[in-house]
Amino acid sequence: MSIDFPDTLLKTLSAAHAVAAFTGAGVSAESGVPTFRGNEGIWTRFKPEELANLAAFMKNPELVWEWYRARKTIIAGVEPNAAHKALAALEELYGDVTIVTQNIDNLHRRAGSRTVVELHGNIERNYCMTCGTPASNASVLSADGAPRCEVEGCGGLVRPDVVWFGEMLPEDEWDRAVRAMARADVVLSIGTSGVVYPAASLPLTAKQQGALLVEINPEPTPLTPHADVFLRGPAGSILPDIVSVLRAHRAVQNR
Ligand code: BV8
Ligand code: ZN
Repeated sequence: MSIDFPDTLLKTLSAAHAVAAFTGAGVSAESGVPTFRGNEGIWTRFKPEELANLAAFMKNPELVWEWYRARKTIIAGVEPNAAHKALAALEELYGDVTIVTQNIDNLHRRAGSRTVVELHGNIERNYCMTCGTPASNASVLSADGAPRCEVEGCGGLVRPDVVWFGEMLPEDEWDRAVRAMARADVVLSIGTSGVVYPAASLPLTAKQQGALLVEINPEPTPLTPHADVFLRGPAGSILPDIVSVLRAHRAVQNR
């Protein structure tokens, strides 16, 4: 499917030096990872307040761990899709590409993206809440109930290394994201419903700092009215199209 891109998009992309992508669960949908708020979304069966927050975890670590073990298993069984790969391919076309993601599935890195900022952590990492020692995925997947720290004499509760509601985002990741957005000539907001803050404030801030704001989503979102370009459709088709048009454009320029 090749869509006709508005001239502003092509012109700005061809002249751009720095590109930033802001991604949400939708970029992994075509890999088979359920989104949060879609009709097959993981929140349909659970509510964020029930699971993805510290109080819920302390009240019922077994239930929360059941949910994360199920998600870890889904994620371990999927591959990066054409959208992740197209974003990784941008690095051959631009010297400054940053992927700022809300996702915890590690699929951007597995697709080959080298500069990935994980605002909400990474489901493949876990750590002890008492002594901070990392715990392997194998150990938490094989534990029944809530996994405990294996450090001699500790036995503290282990948690997934993700940011829960009510928790601060990792400072250094946040700073890297803010800097990438400030530098970007073009920001691609891809597959996010734009409802979770402070992450959701990033694309708009980038636009206010002069970036061209492009949204890629099959549905309009609260960000759509502010986007300079809204490419309506699945990221797995639109992003490879963008990359092939840019490659063709670059080939003509280099003749
Ligand atoms: C904090 C990790 C402060 C865990 C996640 C009231 C107003 C405003 C804010 C708040 C409020 N009450 C509370 C808050 C703050 C809260 C928040 O924003 N709540 C929202 C829900 C109202 N935020 C926080 O708590 C944050 N921390 O604010 O701390 C603070 C201050 C002082 C002191 C202490 C603390 C922390 C938020 C982080 C929560 N953790 N994830 C885990 O994953 O288990 S959030 C979770 O939602 C994921 O990270 C996910 O990425 C994120 C956002 O969802 P999306 O990625 O957008 O996914 P969604 O399903 O919603 O949408 C998918 C989209 O894809 C759709 O648009 C769909 O159309 C599209 N799509 C589908 N298929 C495709 C596609 N697009 C392209 N191609 C396709 N094929
Ligand atoms: Zn410990």
